[in-house]
Formats: sequence, C-alpha cells, structure tokens
Amino acid sequence: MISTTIAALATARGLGALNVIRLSGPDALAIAQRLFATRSPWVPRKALLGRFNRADGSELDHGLATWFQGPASFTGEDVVEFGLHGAPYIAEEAMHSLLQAGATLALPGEFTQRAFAHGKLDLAQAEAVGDLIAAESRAGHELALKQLKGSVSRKLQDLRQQLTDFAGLIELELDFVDEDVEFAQRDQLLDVLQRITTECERMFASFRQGQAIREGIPLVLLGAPNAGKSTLLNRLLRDDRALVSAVPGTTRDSVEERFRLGPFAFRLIDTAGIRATHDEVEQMGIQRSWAKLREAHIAVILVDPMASTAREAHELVERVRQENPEAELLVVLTKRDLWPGQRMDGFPEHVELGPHEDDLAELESRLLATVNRAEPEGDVLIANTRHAEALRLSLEALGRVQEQLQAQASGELVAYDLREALRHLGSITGEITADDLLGSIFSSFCIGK
Ligand SMILES: Nc1nc2c(ncn2[C@@H]2O[C@H](COP(=O)(O)OP(=O)(O)O)[C@@H](O)[C@H]2O)c(=O)[nH]1
Ligand SMILES: [Mg+2]
Repeated sequence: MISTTIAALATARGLGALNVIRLSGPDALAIAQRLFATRSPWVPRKALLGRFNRADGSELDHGLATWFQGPASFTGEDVVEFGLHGAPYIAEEAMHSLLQAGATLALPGEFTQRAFAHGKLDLAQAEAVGDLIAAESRAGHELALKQLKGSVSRKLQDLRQQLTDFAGLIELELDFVDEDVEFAQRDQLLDVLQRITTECERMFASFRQGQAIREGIPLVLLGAPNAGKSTLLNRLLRDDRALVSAVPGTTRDSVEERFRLGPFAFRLIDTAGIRATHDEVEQMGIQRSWAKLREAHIAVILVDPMASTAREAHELVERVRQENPEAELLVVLTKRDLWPGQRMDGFPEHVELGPHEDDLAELESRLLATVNRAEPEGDVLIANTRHAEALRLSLEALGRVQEQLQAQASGELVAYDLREALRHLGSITGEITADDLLGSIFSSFCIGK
C-alpha cells in the first residue's frame, strides 16, 4: 500500500502564465483543504476558486483547485491539482507549504508510476506518456498516442493469450505421452508455434520503422565533393549549419541535425564527399559516410552533372544500393542554374535542384513521397528499445521451443522455454517486472509527470 502523498510542480519551471501543482495520495484532500480556502464545497472534478495560503496561514495566491477522487483519477489515488499564477516564486512557496503540510516531494515519473501501480496504465502505456511529451512530429505523436491508447498492449495481450493456449496444448500432449497420438500432435503444435513466431517476428521487425518515427528518420546526403550536399542541408534546415565552400573536401566529418518535413522528424546527415583521396582525415570522413549510409532509411544522392558523368552517377547509385539495399534512394542533379534548359539524358532518374526556392519546394515534395515509400503506414509499431529487446528474447525462447518439439524433447523442457517466452512478452506491458526495471523506466521521466 502506498501511504505517502506526493506533490510536484507539473508545469515547466520558470516564468509562465500558470503553475500547475499536483498532489496525489491518501492525504491529498486533507492537505489541500488545509491550505486552500474556498467557499465552495469540495466536489470531485469541479474546479474551485479560492485562496492558496502558506502553511502559516499567510496569503500566497488566488487560483483554482480541482479534486479528483480516487480511483477516478490519473494515478488512481485521490489527486488535487492547483492552478496558480505562473511566478516561479509562487511555485516555490506553494511547494514549500505543501511539504510542510505533510506532502512528500515526488520523484521523477512518480505520478505515472503510481498510475501503473494502480492498474490505470500498463507499462507500455506509461512509457507512451513519456514519448507523447517528447514527440516532435505528427507521426511521432500519433505513434505515442496509439501506444498510450493500448495498441501495443492489446497486440501483446493477444500474443500472450495464444502462447498460453499453446502451453495448454503442450500439457494435453504430455498426458498422452505414452500413446500413439504424439507424432501427429507434434506436427500440429509446430504449426501453431510457427504462426505465433511469425507474428512476434513481424512485431520485432516493426522496430526499424517505429524507432525511425519516434527518434527521427535517418536520411543521409551523399555525393562527390562539391556536389552541393552541405548547401542542401543548410537550405533544408533554413540555417547556416554546415560549412559551404568551393574547396572540394570541406566537409570531413559527418554533420547530423534534426529537421522536420511534413508529418515526419528526420535525422539529417551531411557527409564527407566521396572521392579517391590520399588525405588521411578525408579518407576517415569518407569511411564514415559509408557507415552513415548503412544506418540510413533514405539516401539522397547529389550529383553535379557539370562535374560528374552519367556513368559516374550510375556507379554511385549502384554502390549505394550495394551498401544499403533497404534504403530508399532519391537522386538529385544540382546547380541547375549552371546548365539552364539542358536535358540531362542518361543520368539515373532524378530531381533537378537549383538555387530557386521553387526548386527546394519541389525537392521537398519528392522527398516526402520517398519517405512515404520508406515508411509505409504500419499496423502496430514497436518504437521502444526495451520492447524490441524483450521481443528478441522471446523469439529466442520460441526458437528453442521449436527445436525441442522437433527433437521430441520432454514436455517439461518445452514448457520451460514457453514460460520464458511468455515472461519476456509480459515484461513489455509490465505484467511481469522487476522493481529495478520500473525504477529505471520512471526515473527518465521529469518530476511532476
Ligand atoms: N551555382 C550554384 N552553386 C552551388 C549550388 N549549390 C551549391 N553550390 C556551390 O557549390 C560549392 C560546393 O557546395 P557544398 O554545399 O559545400 O558542396 P558539398 O561538398 O557537396 O557539401 C559551393 O561553392 C556552393 O556555393 C547551386 O545550386 N548553384
Ligand atoms: Mg560539404
């Protein structure tokens, strides 16, 4: 049983229009009533106008207090939320008064952790609260919102149920172990297992996309020195981020910046130009360009057609395909102002880019089309490293189950690995969890969340 009542500032520290302060726990109402003087009766979910006093009775502020009677609250406990004026001084004094009146300072994420402890959210949903706050793009926001509403949880619940049913079948089979039905049974069991495994694999595979949407889609700019990569980076960012110069080989290290286009957030990576060189530092930069390409979901290949031949362009595209067959490619022919009106036949399929703003707009729309190909709308996406790791461990256990079934191993061995698979799946939603895991998840939240 949780016996303390916690308090924290829920809004950001600093000057603002409002301070929202949260109180949660068994004494929330009593503490609120001691400090907040109002003429209205304390009715759940009703905002009351009143005076917030310090613990010594002196007046601090006028504002609102709303009582959410447990279990019908975010944490499942009695909660009171105060809306006060936005001064940092008021926040400090109000917090001080609440602590004097018996509240304890909340730890990071403790409100959400309590919501989890009271079954208001499962662990995947609680993590989605953090993602929702951190989301930087429409796609990232939607992903977090879906997870908060339970998409991942429902999918996992379904998988766990299938596995539990499967475990039941195994036990049945054990009962018949001395009889002839066993062989046929094993084949059927393998079929069922294969179906479940395929679903887990699909979910595990969705992490590539889920992570990209949550953390930014990795997009790399590649091309020969002087092709115009850094110029494009700066234009996309609308900022003079990378050095641009007519000296080939200016960008030696890769530069990474976050950037948003349409509903997506990107990790935009500018790289050292690719060419044969004896300069050791430049060579290291080029190595890094290839390494960045291998992580990328989208590769934008820039070619200056006045400096490179169509054949060189095709070779570069080929090399990029070899290094990363999964990446979506977009070829851009740059510096169009230097070849006005000329048609660039023989070059790979491409977009043309010149200094004009319309060119950039055209490129951005082609880029979005490329992104939509690279990140097709997924069903349920895994976006969290912890979830992906749990699925991987679960798949390993399922692999062992399969081997044992094929090797006619004893039902007990099979059952052991099945339980392992179930345990790993259950750790995602927190049905089975260790305390230290909870601590590490919630401590990454901010105070007041
Ligand atoms: N005329 C013209 N010059 C450009 C254009 N884009 C880039 N440049 C020039 O090309 C040179 C190399 O550009 P930069 O972005 O540093 O190329 P990077 O080596 O691929 O990063 C610089 O002098 C740029 O000013 C363009 O659209 N038109
Ligand atoms: Mg550059």
